[in-house]
Amino acid sequence: MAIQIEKITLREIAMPLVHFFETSFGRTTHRRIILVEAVSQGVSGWGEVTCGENPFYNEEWTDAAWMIVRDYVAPRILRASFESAADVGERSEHIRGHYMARGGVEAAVWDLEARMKGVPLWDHIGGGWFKEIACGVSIGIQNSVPDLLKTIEKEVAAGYQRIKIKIKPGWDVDVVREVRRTFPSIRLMADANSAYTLADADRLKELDAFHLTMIEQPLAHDEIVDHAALQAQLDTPICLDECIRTLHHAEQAIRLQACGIINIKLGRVGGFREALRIHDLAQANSIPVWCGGMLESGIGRAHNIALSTLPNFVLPGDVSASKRYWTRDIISPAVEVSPQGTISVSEAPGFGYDVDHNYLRHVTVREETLA
Ligand code: OSB
Ligand code: MG
Repeated sequence: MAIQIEKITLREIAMPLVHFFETSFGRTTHRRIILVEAVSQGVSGWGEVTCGENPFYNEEWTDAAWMIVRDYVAPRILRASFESAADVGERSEHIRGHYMARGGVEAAVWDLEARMKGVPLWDHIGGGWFKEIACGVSIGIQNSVPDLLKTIEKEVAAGYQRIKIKIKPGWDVDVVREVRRTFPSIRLMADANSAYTLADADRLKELDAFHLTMIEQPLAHDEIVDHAALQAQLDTPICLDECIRTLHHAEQAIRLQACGIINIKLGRVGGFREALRIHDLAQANSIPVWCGGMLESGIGRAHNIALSTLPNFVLPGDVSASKRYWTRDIISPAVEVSPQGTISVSEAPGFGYDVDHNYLRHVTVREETLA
C-alpha cells in the first residue's frame, strides 16, 4: 500500500506546565510544542516535534523546528510516494541534525499508515510485547531538598516504579544521599543532562555509594569517548541520552563500552525507523533500553507508549500520566497510570487516543497548512 501525503498542517500549541521543570540547563514553565498533521485520502496522522523552547538540551528549538519542517522537510514529503513510513526519514537525511523536527513528520506518517491499515501504532511498528508499560517519573531540580523529598513521596505513593532526579554541580551528592536515606529501597537514578566533565570523575564516583540503577548523561552532549573513560571508573551503569542521535552513535557507544543502558527518545533519533534500529542493536548486545520523555503533549506521549511495547524496553521509562504536566491534555482520554505504575496500551487504531479538537483549537497559537 503506497501512500502519498497530500497535505501537512503544522500547529504550534502553547500550554503552561502544572509545575516548573528544571534541569541542569534551565527551568521550563510553559511549553511551545509543534504538532504535525499529515493527511492522505482524508485520513490524518499525527506527530509531535519534541524539541524544547530553547536550544539547550540539544541544538533544536521550537522556532527553528518550525522553519526546518516548513522549508526543508515538508517539501520533500508532500506528493512523494512511499512504500512505507519507514522510508520517510531518508527523504530528509540530507539535513544535518534537527532530528526532532524530522522525527515529528516521520512519526506522523507512521501514525497515518497505521490508521489507514486500521491497526494500533504499536502493532504497526512491530511492538506489542507489553500490554502494560512500566512507568517511572523524572523529577526536576526543586527549590529545596524538603520540596524534592515531598515530591518523591507523592510519586512513590502514586505507584511509579522508578524515580529519576535531576542533578547538577551543587545539587548532587548531598541531595542524592538525603534521598537515599529517606527512601532506602526505591529504584532511583540521576540525570545530569551533560553538566559535568571528566575532571569531575571523583565527584561522580561518590554516587556509587547510593546504588543508583544508572547515571544518565553525566558528560557532554556529544562526548562518547569521555563517557567510556568515566564508565571504566564507575560501578554504576551510565545511561546515554543526548549522545545517541543515530544508530551509528549507539554502535560506537556499545563498542567503546561507554554505557550499560540506553535511553531511546523517539524525536532525538529522528523517528521510529532509527528508534527501532537502535532498539534491535541494543537488544543484540544485551544493553537494556527505556523510553525517555521531552515533556510531551498527549500525542508525543501516546507515541512513546507505542514505542515502549518493544521487547527490549525492559526498564521503566519516563512516560507518565498527562496530569503530571497538564491541567487538560489535548487527547482524550488523558494518559493515566495505574496504582501499580503502569499504562495500559490502547487497542484503538493509530496512536490509540482521540485528538480533542476543541481544546486543540483553544491552545493553538500558530497554524500553517502546506500542500
Ligand atoms: O534529559 O530526559 C531528559 C525533559 C526535558 C529535556 C530533557 C529531559 C527531560 C526529562 C523529562 O527528563 C521526561 C518527561 O517527559 O517526563
Ligand atoms: Mg536525560
